[in-house]
Amino acid sequence: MNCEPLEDRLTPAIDLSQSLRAPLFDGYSGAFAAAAGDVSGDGTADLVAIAPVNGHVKVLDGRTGVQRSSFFAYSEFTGSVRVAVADVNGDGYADIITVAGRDAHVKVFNGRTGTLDQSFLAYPGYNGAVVLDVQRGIPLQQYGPGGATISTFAPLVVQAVDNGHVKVFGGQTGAEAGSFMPYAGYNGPIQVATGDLNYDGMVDVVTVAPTGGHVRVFDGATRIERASFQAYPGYNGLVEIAANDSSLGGSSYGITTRAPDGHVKRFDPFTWTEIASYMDVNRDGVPDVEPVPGSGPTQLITLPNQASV
Ligand SMILES: [Ca+2]
Ligand SMILES: [Ca+2]
Ligand SMILES: [Ca+2]
Ligand SMILES: [Ca+2]
Repeated sequence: MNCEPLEDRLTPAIDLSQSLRAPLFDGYSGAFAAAAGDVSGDGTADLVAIAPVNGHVKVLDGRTGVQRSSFFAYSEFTGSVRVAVADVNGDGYADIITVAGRDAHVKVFNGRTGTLDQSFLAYPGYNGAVVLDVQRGIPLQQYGPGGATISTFAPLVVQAVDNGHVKVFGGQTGAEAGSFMPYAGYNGPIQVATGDLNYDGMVDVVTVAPTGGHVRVFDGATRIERASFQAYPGYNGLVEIAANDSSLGGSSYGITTRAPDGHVKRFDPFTWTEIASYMDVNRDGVPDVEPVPGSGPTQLITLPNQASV
């Protein structure tokens, strides 16, 4: 397992590379997963590292580099574990969310108290790889019995890699808030993204399958499909996807897809029309510039649809 990238939303105040230079975990010197979040509640992101072989979690204070806590998320477990950091109960302290790759066992550790707040199997009976994503900042609302509204602060989005089964759980309650099998009959990797696309305060779920870049959008409030379209008709290959909170606006508004050849497209989150299409082969977020014959080397031209590689 490679070291997962740190969240860019928050950055520890100090350079933790010295702390990480020595083996962080006794008897283990391989790559580990890490995520950043303000577990101590002092306004500075802290580092949460997890040894992928045994679920050993360590939290390093982002301000001092001192170890804040050390515990095993899954006792007597050896196998792949993923970690995410987000304040799922809204108390101002980032919480630690783990999922075991063997049995999709999700745990939520309270960042402030260290207690185990949630523990559940995302897919009872499933024994395959799992991907975990935690949506920060945007509350998930669901309507319980009698119309009561249940709010959680950071929905947990879990994906069973082997069959593309996506589930959404309330981070605060552990309650299942959504279950999707976006591509029935297809058993392979898909990409999942979340964001409040229609600006109603509820996280929506977006998936994309390799078959033509088949995008499906599920409304977070109703779980009803809002859209289904092919981003790259005729093309088959893994497509990356991002869904941005529409209230943020800007150049990343809506759904963004990227084919392996660098063909980026952006779709309006209300009409689903294509609002951008360009090549970004070097992945710098800037459309690539091609010289136009006879008109100088710097003029940006609209590149043709080059979804096929
Ligand atoms: Ca902190
Ligand atoms: Ca918290
Ligand atoms: Ca929404
Ligand atoms: Ca570029």
